[in-house]
Amino acid sequence: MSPGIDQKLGDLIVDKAVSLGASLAGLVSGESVRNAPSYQASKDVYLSEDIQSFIVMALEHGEKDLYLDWWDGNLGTEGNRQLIRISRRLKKWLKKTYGITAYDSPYFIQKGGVFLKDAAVLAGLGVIGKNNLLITQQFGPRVRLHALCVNAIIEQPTFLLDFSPCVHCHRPCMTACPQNAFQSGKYDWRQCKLQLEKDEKDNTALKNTGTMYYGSVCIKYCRKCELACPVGKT
Ligand code: B12
Repeated sequence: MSPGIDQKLGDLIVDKAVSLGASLAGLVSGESVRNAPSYQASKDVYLSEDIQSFIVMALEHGEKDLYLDWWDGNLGTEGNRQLIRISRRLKKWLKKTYGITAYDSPYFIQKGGVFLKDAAVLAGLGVIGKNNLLITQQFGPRVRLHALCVNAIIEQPTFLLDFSPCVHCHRPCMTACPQNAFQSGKYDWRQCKLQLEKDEKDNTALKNTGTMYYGSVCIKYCRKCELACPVGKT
């Protein structure tokens, strides 16, 4: 039988993830995620019943560290590499200390990945904002997410944050979009994708040295709806 994760162990896992470099972390059961809006709305994607729980991690991608989100070819982004490194250490620690097996959830849904925003909301990391992104209290939407699948049942119930950041906001996220993706009042991913495709065409070679990958590609995908959000700005 799989081991269980009680509240105390859940808190220890969150603390460990943060000590390894995650900005925020939380846990959620596979069942809660399967019942969340994105799986309920998707006809052709399923989340394996074998996945009992997720550890969801967020890494701050603030305005001072824009390079974290620059796409440098097959090697992805520096922010994602940092999340993978944190995950690798957390997996080792879980196995060694508690005998719990964890593995990375793929990024793309079609490859078996989880809807990360749903998982993050249910893990208590934030709420879905009018810009269609996960909004955290600490960093606004300026985070990137990664999840570990865990073969252990979480005993603590799912909780949702009592946080409504968009209610009294004049919504600069909506006017910031260069493609008017919020014209109807709701996010239109087709319009958004037009901008991301434009960004791909405009990619510049990354000439920086130092901590970044010295590659031939550097795509700076649009983040205007995130960067315009006032939540979490000091
Ligand atoms: C496919 C994809 C895209 C597509 C399409 C997105 C879409 N909405 O359809 C494109 C390429 C256009 C895109 C654009 C962007 N993306 Co994108 N994308 C993804 C990916 C791979 C899957 C998302 C998906 O298919 N969602 C399904 C669609 C139908 O749902 P949705 O629009 O997200 O809306 C659902 C939720 O809002 C949810 N929901 C609503 N209310 C509630 C309430 C509760 C309680 C719950 C539980 C859920 C919930 O239900 C909705 C319907 O299913 C994820 C990574 C992942 N594995 O999750 C990243 C991801 C969502 N993207 C991300 C980002 C940052 C972006 C961009 C800013 C581009 C960029 N610079 O990276 C833009 C932002 C656009 C925007 N304002 O939403 C981040 C979001 C971080 C955050 N703070 O939320 C993610 C998580 C990747 C990451 N590295 O962390 N993306």
